[in-house]
Amino acid sequence: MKTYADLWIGYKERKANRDCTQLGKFYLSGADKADKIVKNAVEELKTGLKAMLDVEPKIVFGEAAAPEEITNGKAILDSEEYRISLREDCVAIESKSGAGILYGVFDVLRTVACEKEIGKTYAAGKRVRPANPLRMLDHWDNMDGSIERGYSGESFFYVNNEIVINERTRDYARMIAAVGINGVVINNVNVKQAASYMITDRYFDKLTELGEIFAGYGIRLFLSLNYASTIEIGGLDSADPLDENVIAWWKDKMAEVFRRIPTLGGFLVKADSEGRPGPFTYGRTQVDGANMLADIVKEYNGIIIWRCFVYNCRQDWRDKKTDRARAGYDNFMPMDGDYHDNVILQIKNGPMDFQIREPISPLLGGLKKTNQMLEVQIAQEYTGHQIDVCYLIPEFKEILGFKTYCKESDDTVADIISGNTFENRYCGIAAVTNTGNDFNWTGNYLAGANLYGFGRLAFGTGLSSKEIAEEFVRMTISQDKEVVDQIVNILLPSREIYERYTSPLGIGWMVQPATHYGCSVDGYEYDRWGTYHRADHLGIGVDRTDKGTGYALQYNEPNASMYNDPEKCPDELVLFFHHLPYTHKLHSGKTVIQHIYDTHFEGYEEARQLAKEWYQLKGKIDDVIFENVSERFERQLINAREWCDQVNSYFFRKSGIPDEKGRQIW
Ligand code: GCW
Repeated sequence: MKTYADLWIGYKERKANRDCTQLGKFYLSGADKADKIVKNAVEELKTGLKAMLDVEPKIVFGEAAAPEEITNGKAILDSEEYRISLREDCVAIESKSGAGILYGVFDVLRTVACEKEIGKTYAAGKRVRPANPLRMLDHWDNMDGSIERGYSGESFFYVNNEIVINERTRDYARMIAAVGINGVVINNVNVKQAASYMITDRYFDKLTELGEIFAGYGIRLFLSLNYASTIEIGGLDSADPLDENVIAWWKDKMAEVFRRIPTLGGFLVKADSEGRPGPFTYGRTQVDGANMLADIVKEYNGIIIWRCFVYNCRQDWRDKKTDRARAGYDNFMPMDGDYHDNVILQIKNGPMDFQIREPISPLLGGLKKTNQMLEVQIAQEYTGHQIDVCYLIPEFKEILGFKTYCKESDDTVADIISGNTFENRYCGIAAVTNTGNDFNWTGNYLAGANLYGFGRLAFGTGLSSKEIAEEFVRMTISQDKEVVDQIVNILLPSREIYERYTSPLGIGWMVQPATHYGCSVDGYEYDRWGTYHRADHLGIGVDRTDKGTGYALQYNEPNASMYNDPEKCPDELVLFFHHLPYTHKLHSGKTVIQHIYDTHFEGYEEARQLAKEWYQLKGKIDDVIFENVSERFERQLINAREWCDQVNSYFFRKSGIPDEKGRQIW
C-alpha cells in the first residue's frame, strides 16, 4: 500500500468505454520501439487500461515512420507531437519520438479516466503539438530536506543532504509526464553551501540515476547552479566571468559534469539577486556571466536559464525614485540580443514577485532578440500557502493572453514564449512547484489542480481553466456530474475571491513578512524590499507614471499610455500604477475606499460560501480528501476574516471615510 495519493495516475475503475473494441489493440508507430520512453508508455497503457476497464491491450508496433501515414499529407510531425486515430480494430498512436508516443498514451488514458467516449474523441483523428518547447517545474528544495516556500511537507528528493530515489521518484516522473512536463530543476535557486556540491563526485551517481528515470519519461534533469562555485567548491578566489582561471575551472567542471550525468539538460542560475553572488560583483554584466557558462555547456547541448529577478533589495523606504518594478527591464533590456543562443532569460510573470495581481513584466515583449521563458509560481507563497484555495490557472490564462505589442500584430505572451513570434528554439514556461512529501503531494488536495493545470496549460495553451479543472476533478476525485460541477465551481472563482479579501487594486504585499501568510498592512511598508503601498490619510498607491518612477513607460504602446493614465488604466491595477485619493472614482463607479470596503466584505462572504459548498460534499467523496480540504477551509476562513477586518479598519482609520453601507468596521 502506497503512503501517498496517486492523483491522476491512480486509474480507478471506470464504466464508460467498456464496449469500445478498439481499445483491445494499439498500433504504435513512428518511434523506435526499443526506446525506453516507448517501453514506459506501453507499461503505462497496460497498467491504466487493466485497472480502469479490465482490458489487456495487444500492442503492435508499426515500422519506423511511414511518412504519408504520419504526415497525413502535411509537414512532418514535430518531435513530441502525436496523432491519435481510430482504425477498424485498433487505436493508432503515431509520433516521431518516444515522448510523443508517451503523451499520446496519456491522452488516451485521460480520455478513459474522464469517461469521455473514445469513439467521439478520436473519430476525426486528433493531432496535438505541445504549445511550448520547454515545460518545466522548478523545485526550491534544499538538500537538508526543507523546501523554501514549501507548503506540503519536506522534499522528496533530499533527506539529510543525500539524494533519495524510491518508488515515489518514479511516480513523480509518471505524474508530471502525464501532464506534459519535460524538464525539472531539482534544487533551490538559492544554492546553499551543501547544494553547491551537487556538481561534485559526491552526488554524480545518484544524479545519473535520477536523470535516467526522468529521461525514461521524456523529462530532462536540470540543476540550479551556484554562480560562485569557483570560490565555494573550486578553491579559486574569484568568480569573475572574464577571468581565465575561472573560465578554465568551469570548462573542466562542465566536462566532468556532463560526462557523469549524460542526461543533464543544463542549469538554472539566480545571480546578483537577493544576496546571491553574480557578475556584478566583478563589474561585469549579466551577459558576461550567462554567456561564459553557455559557451562552455554548448558542446554538451546544455542550456543556461538565467533568471531576471535582479533588483536592489536594500532600498530605503523613504526613497521614492527607486522602483523595484523597473529593475528587471532596466537590468536586462539594454543588452537585448547579446545573449548567446543557448541562454534563456527566465522572467517572472510580473515585475515584483508573484503577487495575487500584477501587471505583466514589460520584459516579456520588450526583449525581441533574446530567448525568453515565463516563470510563474504554483507554490502558493503569496496566494494562501495551500491553506486557502486558490486555483491559479485563470491567472495564468490572463498572463498568456496579454497582448504585448512587440510587433504590429497582436502577439501575446503565449506567442513569445512558445517561440512563435521570434522563432526561438529555446523558450517556454516554468512554474515554481507546489509539491512536497505530504501524502497528497500538495498539502491542500485542491492545490493539486494547480500542479495538474500548470502542466496541461503549458502543453496546450488553448485549454480553458474550466476544462482543466474538470479533468482534474474527474481524474482524481469523482465522476459524479454534480460533484464535479460543485468542485469546479469552487475552484474557478477562488483566485478572484482570494484577491478580494486580500490586497486590492494591484497593491499586493500587505502580508506578514516572516511567512508571507496572513495580513499585515504595513508589514513591508518601512522595510528594505521596495514593496510599498504609500498610503496616507488622503490616498494610496504608487505613482509609476511619467511623473513618478516612469515604470509605465517601459511597456510598448498602446500599453504604456493605457497604464500611464488613471482614466485608462484597468481598475484591478490602478493602484499599482497610480497614487490616488480615496475618493477617486473607478471605472466601476465606486470610489477607491468604497471598493476596498465592498470587496473585503464580499470576499470574506464568498470564501464562506466556497467552504459551505465544500462541506456539502461530505459522504459524496472520499473521506480523506473531504477532511483534508475541510480542515484547510476552516483555516482559510480565519485568514479571510482577519484580512477583511484588518484592511477595512486600517483604511477607515487612515481616511476617516465611513462605509456607505454602514457595516461594522473595527
Ligand atoms: O520573493 C522571493 C521569495 C524567495 C525566493 C525568491 C526568488 C528562492 O520569497 O523565497 O527565493 O523570491 O524567486 O528567487
